[in-house]
Amino acid sequence: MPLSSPAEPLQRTTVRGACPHDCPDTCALLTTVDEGVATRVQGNPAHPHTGGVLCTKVSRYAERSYHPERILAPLKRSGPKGSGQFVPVSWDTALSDIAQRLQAIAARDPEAILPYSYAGTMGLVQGESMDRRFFHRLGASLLDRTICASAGGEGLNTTLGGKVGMRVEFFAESQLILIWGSNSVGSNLHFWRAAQEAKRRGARLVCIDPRRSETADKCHEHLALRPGTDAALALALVHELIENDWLDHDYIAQHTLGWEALRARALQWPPARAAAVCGVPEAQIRQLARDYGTTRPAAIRLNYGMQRVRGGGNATRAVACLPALTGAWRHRAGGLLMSSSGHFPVQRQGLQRPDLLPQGLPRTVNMSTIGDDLLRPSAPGFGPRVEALVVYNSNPVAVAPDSGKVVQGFAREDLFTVVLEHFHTDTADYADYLLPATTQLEHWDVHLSYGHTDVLLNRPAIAPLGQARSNADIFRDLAARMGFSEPCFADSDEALCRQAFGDAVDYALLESQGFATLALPDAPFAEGGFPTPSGKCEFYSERLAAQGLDGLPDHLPNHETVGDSARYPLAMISPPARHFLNSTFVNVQSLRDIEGRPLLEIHPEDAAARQITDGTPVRVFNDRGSYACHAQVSTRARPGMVVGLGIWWRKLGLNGTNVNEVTSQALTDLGRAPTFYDCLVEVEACAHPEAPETPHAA
Ligand SMILES: Nc1nc2c(c(=O)[nH]1)N[C@H]1C(S)=C(S)[C@@H](COP(=O)(O)OP(=O)(O)OC[C@H]3O[C@@H](n4cnc5c(=O)[nH]c(N)nc54)[C@H](O)[C@@H]3O)O[C@H]1N2
Ligand SMILES: Nc1nc2c(c(=O)[nH]1)N[C@H]1C(S)=C(S)[C@@H](COP(=O)(O)OP(=O)(O)OC[C@H]3O[C@@H](n4cnc5c(=O)[nH]c(N)nc54)[C@H](O)[C@@H]3O)O[C@H]1N2
Ligand code: SF4
Ligand SMILES: [Mo]
Repeated sequence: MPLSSPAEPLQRTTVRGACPHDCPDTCALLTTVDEGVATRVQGNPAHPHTGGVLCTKVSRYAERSYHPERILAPLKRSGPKGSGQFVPVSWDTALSDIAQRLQAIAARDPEAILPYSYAGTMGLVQGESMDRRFFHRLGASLLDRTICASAGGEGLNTTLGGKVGMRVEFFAESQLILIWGSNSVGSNLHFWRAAQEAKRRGARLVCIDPRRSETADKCHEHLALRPGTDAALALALVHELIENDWLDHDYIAQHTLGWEALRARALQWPPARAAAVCGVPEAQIRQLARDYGTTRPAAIRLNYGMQRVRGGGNATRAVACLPALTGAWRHRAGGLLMSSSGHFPVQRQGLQRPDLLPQGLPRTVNMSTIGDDLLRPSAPGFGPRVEALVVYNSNPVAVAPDSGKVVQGFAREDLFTVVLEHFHTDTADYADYLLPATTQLEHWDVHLSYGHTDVLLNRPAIAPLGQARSNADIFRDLAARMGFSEPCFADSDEALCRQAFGDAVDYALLESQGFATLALPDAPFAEGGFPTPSGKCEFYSERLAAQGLDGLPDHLPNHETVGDSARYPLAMISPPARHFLNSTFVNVQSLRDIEGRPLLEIHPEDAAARQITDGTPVRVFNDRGSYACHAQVSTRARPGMVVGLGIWWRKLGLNGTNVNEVTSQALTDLGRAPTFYDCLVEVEACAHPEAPETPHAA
């Protein structure tokens, strides 16, 4: 039935955009807008990587944007800290009060102000432009954005020279794909399509993951190693490549550095040794080495799931050595991809204006230790106590490790907290001011990708809902109220889109088709040319050695290792649930219905030993805290390992806790990143899941 009579034609438009989420796929969106209302969000079929297909989550983007619980007016706290009680105020009241409070603190010490943001939107404009200019000019503390990828990022920087690698489309032509530390079916859907294409063409797929993930189910083989043992496996593979001479001697001689040293290191890792460390059969390691050493072209899809442990940086380095040893890089369907973001010519100086920083850089605070850092008093070596926190594009109360501490920090009565959000998240509940932010349907942005090599432009499809304003707009207004008069504080969101890549990307093409592909060779390192200091793949790193670190990659055991001295017997990992994106979408009913309730996967043997049956409410605990959820007795978990699927909103969980109640603030070997999957726990059936949580260790 037509929705309108011919006399009043329906005002229907289709607007090109980009998925803003922290996902390697960065899909191109087409939003259908009827009479100013977004009625449908689809994948753009003209964008090859998207191929017209979105994941289930973002197909529901309209449901998320028009969610009845969207924050649509500025709110001021009216109840006790953390109560989530607010009253609406005008933008003018909110922003002038915030400007005044920040100015008063800055007059004493601007470093007492801390921005806290991550990749709630990956957009360069709403994520790292006007906000950065504002905090730089203010002289606020800098934030070390480590929560996701910096261990692996440092590993790649060390060995390959940057976040660079294979072009994802060519995985479709590979004959062997190692899917390493990635549940691609859930978290990298469009890569998975390429892998399936390869499978149809006869490729063998191997999944390397402690959990029998949805991806492992669909691969030819699953190597279920213990969490945090990937470097041992990689070194044993190198051992076998050497022993069987499955090496490309010419590639090694021309395009690598430190071969003799790596050779000596790897010879200490016969498969039997690695098998004992990894908890897998020796024969499986030998067979994997044979497959990798003798199949051309062979590709590795490495993902961040394997670097959230103490040795995550070294493990990434070890794996990143493999394709240079076999010369896999020579072929466009060979090599490795962890992140492609380093290929993009982002004009960060212009966008973020670090030149506005005061003389003598402000101190840097690590976002991964926000729990401890909010509780720290002023101290030499740390600097001033954090007095004000401005949170946007992130939900730290739910996603940061050791959340008992994080909650304590956010609950500080003397902390002035501003949160820019779409929803009343766990973090928003602790705000003094809660400001309504626009969603991707309502603002401009421009995007790179960490899984492919196209730039995407996002045009607003609809007007901002209620009084929502874009992040950039909020910081622009705050800058004006604080008297920042540099011309860069007047740039519009659209102007920022143009500045993000300057002349390095064809903006007219972005405007006309919504995306532009970077001009890159098909096989970026076929002739070497790595962006390292030496131009070679650096097995040995002079730079790390100069810092007193190991010049070669090695296996570093987890901080928390099961053994005689361990107080808790089960290794817990907490990878994402498929229908959530970190903690985003947990409040979208249709997606929450698919996930059901917070779950802990536990192997039948471990469950039986604890009188836990499928569906039993359980308490997962260690010295840091206690998390209540329901047991799912399943061989998806290895014996000795449990899987706490993430990341639920605390307030939507069983007793107001989530899995980060038990994770730790210990950091990785490289990159100062969190060690979410390096975590020992005990599990017990609990009759009263609603019982008050155990007190936290001080
Ligand atoms: N649906 C969905 N998609 C997402 C996300 C999401 O939350 N939901 N998150 C996004 C984000 S923020 C990121 S960073 C990316 C990448 O996100 P990743 O964190 O890489 O996510 P996964 O692909 O789930 O990969 C994690 C996999 O690593 C496994 N793993 C855990 N420990 C180890 C280990 O020690 N060694 C090995 N080999 N494997 C291990 C887990 O069992 C899991 O299957 O995905 C993005 N995509
Ligand atoms: N235990 C455990 N913890 C983990 C992980 C794990 O695997 N296990 N994964 C870690 C990883 S990989 C990551 S990346 C982090 C992710 O942690 P976060 O970066 O905090 O990601 P989200 O939980 O998705 O929260 C993003 C928030 O940004 C908001 N947002 C989105 N767009 C906008 C916008 O335009 N403006 C404003 N103002 N807000 C916006 C969303 O509403 C959402 O609440 O979590 C980490 N935490
Ligand atoms: S697959 Fe990733 S990029 Fe694509 S729509 Fe889903 S979350 Fe967005
Ligand atoms: Mo992430």
